[in-house]
Amino acid sequence: MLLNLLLGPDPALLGTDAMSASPFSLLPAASTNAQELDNIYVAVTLICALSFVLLIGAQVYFMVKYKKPAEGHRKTSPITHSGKLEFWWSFIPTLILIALFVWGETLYMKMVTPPSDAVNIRVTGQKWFWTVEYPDVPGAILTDELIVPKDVPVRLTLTSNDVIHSFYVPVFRQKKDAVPGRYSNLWFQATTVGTYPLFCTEYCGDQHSTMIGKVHVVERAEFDARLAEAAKLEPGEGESMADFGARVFDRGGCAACHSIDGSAKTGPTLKGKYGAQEVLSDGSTVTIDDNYIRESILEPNAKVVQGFTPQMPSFAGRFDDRAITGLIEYIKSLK
Ligand code: HEC
Ligand SMILES: [Cu+2]
Repeated sequence: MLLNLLLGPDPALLGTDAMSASPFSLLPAASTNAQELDNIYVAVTLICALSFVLLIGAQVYFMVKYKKPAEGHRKTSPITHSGKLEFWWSFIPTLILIALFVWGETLYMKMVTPPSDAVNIRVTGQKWFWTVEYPDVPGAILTDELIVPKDVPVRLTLTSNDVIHSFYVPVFRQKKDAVPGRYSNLWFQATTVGTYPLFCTEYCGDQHSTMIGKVHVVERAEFDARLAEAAKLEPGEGESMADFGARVFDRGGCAACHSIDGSAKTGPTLKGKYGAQEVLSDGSTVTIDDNYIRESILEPNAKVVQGFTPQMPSFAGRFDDRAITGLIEYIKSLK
């Protein structure tokens, strides 16, 4: 039980590889900088451990050696201080601290200076999901999924649509705030193929803890293939419109706010909605038909459902007519 707590969230819940095999080992390091950062961390820990043993060891040794005798008392030593000793016990730690500073500062500068040939990716935080866009591949937009190539530097530009979120990938040892109205940068070069958790680490509302995504580190060729696949949002050969719509639903991150099982999340459930009557915030009612769904997707705030706040982002420009038709067919199929 305690062990599980130390190991962090159950990877089965995150849908990723286990973060660590043992509570006593560091998390896997999957980027070049992560490995270097761990080296500093281990070095500082060892220096602290050594200093602790030397200091406390000497203290205990002298406590026992010069224990006050049961009877009578010893004379205090006439020695006042040793300039030589004091110099060295100040000078050596100073050198160690300067060395640690230079080591840390060098790595820090490296970590905040993206190489000019890095792949650009835009990441936007929003209650309560991450939107990932690849500006070099038009149309490639993902939700809660960051696909990055292995052994290639990647530069993220982070921002937020609402409140402050914080982008955190433990295996890259990288954390950066996503602030509304501002851009912040972060870069890394992944070294190990795998699927890793991505967290929001800034409390951003009551469903903050569900703001979990995945980072897929893949080979360069697979990276290109998956982005090309993400960019073309078209019905496949022999795929029904409803199945295509289910894929669009997944890609658009609709599930972050809409359940298909009848339970309300940030938005109303979409189960059994098609053809039903909806009560709007102004008390009027509307029938949920193709036009209403289309409007809900392109202009979500035109009609707001009673009991909900207008938090849905517009998908105008992101989904073409075919994708919207797919969504309508999919919602129609949710009986
Ligand atoms: C950030 C959360 C969020 C996301 C993401 C989101 N929605 Fe919504 N959606 C809402 C909220 C909140 C409402 C209710 C308020 C309103 O009508 O604007 C809503 C309303 C709707 C409605 C009207 C439902 C009804 O019962 O009348 C439809 C249809 C809809 N969304 C479809 C979608 C689709 C399709 C997607 C993905 C492409 C999506 N939404 C993504 C939050 C979201
Ligand atoms: Cu958040």
